[in-house]
Amino acid sequence: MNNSEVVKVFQDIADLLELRGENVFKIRAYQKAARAIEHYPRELEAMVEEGDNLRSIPGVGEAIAKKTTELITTGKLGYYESLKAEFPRGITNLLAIPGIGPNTANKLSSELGISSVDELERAINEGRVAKLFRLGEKTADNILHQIQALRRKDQRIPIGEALPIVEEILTTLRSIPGVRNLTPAGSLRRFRETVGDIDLMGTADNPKEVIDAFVALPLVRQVLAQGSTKASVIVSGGLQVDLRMVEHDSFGSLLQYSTGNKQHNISLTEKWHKQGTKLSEYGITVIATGKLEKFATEEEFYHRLGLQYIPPELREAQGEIEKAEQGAIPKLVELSDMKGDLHTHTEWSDGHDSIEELARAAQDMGYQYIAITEHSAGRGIAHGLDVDRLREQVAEIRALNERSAGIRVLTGIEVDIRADGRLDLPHEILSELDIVIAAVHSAMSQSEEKMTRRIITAIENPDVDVIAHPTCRLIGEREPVAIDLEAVFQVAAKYNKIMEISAMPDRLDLKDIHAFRAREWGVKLAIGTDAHSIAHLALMRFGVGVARRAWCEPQHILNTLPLEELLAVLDRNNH
Ligand code: DGT
Ligand code: CA
Ligand code: CA
Repeated sequence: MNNSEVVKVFQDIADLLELRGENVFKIRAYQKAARAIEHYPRELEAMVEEGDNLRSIPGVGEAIAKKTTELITTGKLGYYESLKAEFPRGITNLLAIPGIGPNTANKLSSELGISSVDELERAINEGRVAKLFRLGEKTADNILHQIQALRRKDQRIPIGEALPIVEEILTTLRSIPGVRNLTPAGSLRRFRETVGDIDLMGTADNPKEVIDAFVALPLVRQVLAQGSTKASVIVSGGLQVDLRMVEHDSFGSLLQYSTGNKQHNISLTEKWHKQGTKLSEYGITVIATGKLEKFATEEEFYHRLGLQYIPPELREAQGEIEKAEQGAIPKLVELSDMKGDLHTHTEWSDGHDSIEELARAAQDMGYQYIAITEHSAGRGIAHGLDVDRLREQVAEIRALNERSAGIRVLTGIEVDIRADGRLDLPHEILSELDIVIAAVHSAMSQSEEKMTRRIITAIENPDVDVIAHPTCRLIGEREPVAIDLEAVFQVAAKYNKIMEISAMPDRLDLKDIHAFRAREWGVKLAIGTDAHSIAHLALMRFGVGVARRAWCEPQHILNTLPLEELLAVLDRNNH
């Protein structure tokens, strides 16, 4: 049973308890546990097998730990089964739609026999739902809108697609005179790998002007709602974008309220409620006096609560509030810490530009080094390099380094890991290179056991420095391979080998929670763009986003090292 199946059960339990009219704290405990598990970096099944205490997960208490263990070991939860039996079949599907509360759900279920979202949609279109309610058409229409919004949200958009669209919107709107703040909030600001919708927050001398310009943007396909301080639109590509404008002096409060994931916000609210304050999008209200304190910046907001500032990428309810209380928030790696790119392709294999063009572009970015890592020829990839061509390339790179200063071009390869874990190229040539990246590109349907063994064999190979995109996933296109990453990280830590975070937005592999675990194992990480052209070098920021979500500091990332120190690390690996 995987984590998302466990999450579903606890969400259902919370809904059913609500339906039963149970105590709100009891309901919240299940909601909180569901969200904590949703974002937890380890598979609970593995934790149970290894006898680890589930209570180490923030938000999971004694009772829920016990239920989780029952669920995972037996595949069933007695409590859940008996709770479900009290209610009509499929009622939790209806409760998942925003705006449908217990009464409505009961009515839809008992009077129309509806047990799924699809059935509900059909009933609305056939006019059966309108007849059921006093408000008729309007209620039915609202529900239909919520269903559509939910479906849109289910089709999450990769951050690599969303961010450029958002930046285009921001550039246009920021040029309006009187605009003082305009910032993305929500999952985009937290740098999640996919986003459900975009939340923009701003302040301006004349907010209405900004709203009007927003809904009139050329990429807007549909205006869902428009008022004087907020609007919602659908842009080309189907992405929903919400914009909200507030007064300058409460911008920090609003931005804070709209950034953290829901559980981060709820945890803060609950904690400070106990201390006699109420948190809202408008600021902090002292309950005893009713006085509202506003915050122009998020820093002031967190400091008022006695907390260190928490970077958006950490606001995922993974223990960041406790760390902020202790003043122990890490100083996360930043784009400006990156000293070079360790994974690139040129026209020598399937890339677009020449070595020198790529090197100059990297130098212009302020990098100290760039590694050229073409594909190997063995697996028949178009223009992969065999031993002879690789030797030829190494000679060219050495000549380039001799005649031009300013940036060091490192010789390298992205060598294919064959199905049995052996590499595509022999030791003689690999040992001559500055950096050897090994990666899987074929036979991806192997069993977990085989794939794990395959990657570990590559890690144990003394010629290998880095393992790239170990799960081979392509976001929205190809599922990750079956692999035991815990076992992989353990071996990588033992041999001081490096695991790559691919910055390519459709890969982001290692992903956030895996990079988080690798770091906890003490595995050093590298961020590589896998650039196939000069333009791709700029994708580094997506990899840095993943590293930040993994709580990485510069010291955890190999290519924050200056050239000499980097070479020392790579040398140690190779000899
Ligand atoms: P998404 O859009 O699914 O990728 O994820 P988010 O995190 O952007 O979520 P969204 O768009 O539903 O909400 C935007 C922000 O609003 C989110 O960062 C946190 C906040 N938020 C959402 N629901 C609640 C809530 O029930 N209570 C509180 N305090 N904040 C919430
Ligand atoms: Ca959002
Ligand atoms: Ca939203």
